[in-house]
Amino acid sequence: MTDEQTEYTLYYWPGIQGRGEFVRLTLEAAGATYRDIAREPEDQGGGPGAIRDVLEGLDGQQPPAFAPPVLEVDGSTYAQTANICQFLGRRHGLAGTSQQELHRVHQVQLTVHDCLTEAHDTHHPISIAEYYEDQKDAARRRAAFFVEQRIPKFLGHFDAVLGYTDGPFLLGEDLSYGDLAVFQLLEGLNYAFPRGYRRGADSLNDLAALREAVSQQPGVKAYLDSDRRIPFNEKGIFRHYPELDLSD
Ligand SMILES: N[C@@H](CCC(=O)N[C@@H](CS)C(=O)NCC(=O)O)C(=O)O
Repeated sequence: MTDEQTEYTLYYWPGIQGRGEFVRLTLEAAGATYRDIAREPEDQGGGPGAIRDVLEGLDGQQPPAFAPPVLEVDGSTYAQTANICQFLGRRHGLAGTSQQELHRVHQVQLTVHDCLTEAHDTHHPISIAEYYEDQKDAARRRAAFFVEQRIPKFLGHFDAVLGYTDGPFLLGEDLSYGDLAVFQLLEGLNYAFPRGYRRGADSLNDLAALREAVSQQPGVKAYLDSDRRIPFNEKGIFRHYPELDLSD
C-alpha cells in the first residue's frame, strides 16, 4: 500500500498491545487503512525513532504530545487514547447518532481507561521507571485489592450499563468505539487475571454477549485472526503474573 492510499498513521510502541490497541481495534472495525509506523523498519522511517519525532511535534509542524499513542491524519496529529478513539468513531460511524449517544459512549470509554490504569498499577504500583521485580511486595498488595474489589465493581458496572439497552452493544444493535474498549478490557483482564476475571465476570451475561458480539464483527474478527494482533505479553499493560491473581 502506498502512503497516498493510507488514511492514518499510528505511532505506538512496537511489540505490545498497550493503549495503542484501542486505536488499532477502532481502525480495524472501521475498515480504515493505516500504517503502524513504529512496527516498520527504522531505515524506512519506522521504529521508536518515529515515536520520538511525533512526540516532539514533527519538527515544529505539530504541537508536542506527551505520550503515545498518537494518530496522524490529514497532516494533523492527535494524542490521548480516548480522544483518538472518539475522533475515529465520529468519522467512521462508531460513535452513535446523537450528542447524548456520543457522550454515553465516551463515558464508558473513559471508565474503561480508569480501569486500565488500575490494571497497569497492579504490576507497577510505585514507579514505571523501576522493574516489576523491584516492587513486587507493593504489587501484591495493590493487585489483591484490584482483583478482589475493583474487577467485580468495574465489570458489574459495565454489565449494568449494557442492561440499559437491548444489546448486544452499548447502543443496542450499533457497534461503537466504547464496545471495542470494553472488549479489549475484558480480553486483557482475562489474560492477566484469569481467576479474578472468571469470578468477576461470572453470570454477567450481557458482558459475555458483548464480548462475543464484538469478536464476531467482520473487521475485528479478521484482525484478531491476523498477525497484526500482537499477542498479550509481559511487557504490556495486561501482564500475567500468577502471583498477582486470586489464589484459587
Ligand atoms: N492518558 C494517556 C496515557 C498515555 C500513556 O501513558 N502512554 C504510555 C504507553 S501506554 C507511555 O508511553 N507513557 C510514557 C510516559 O508516560 O512517560 C492516553 O490514554 O493516551
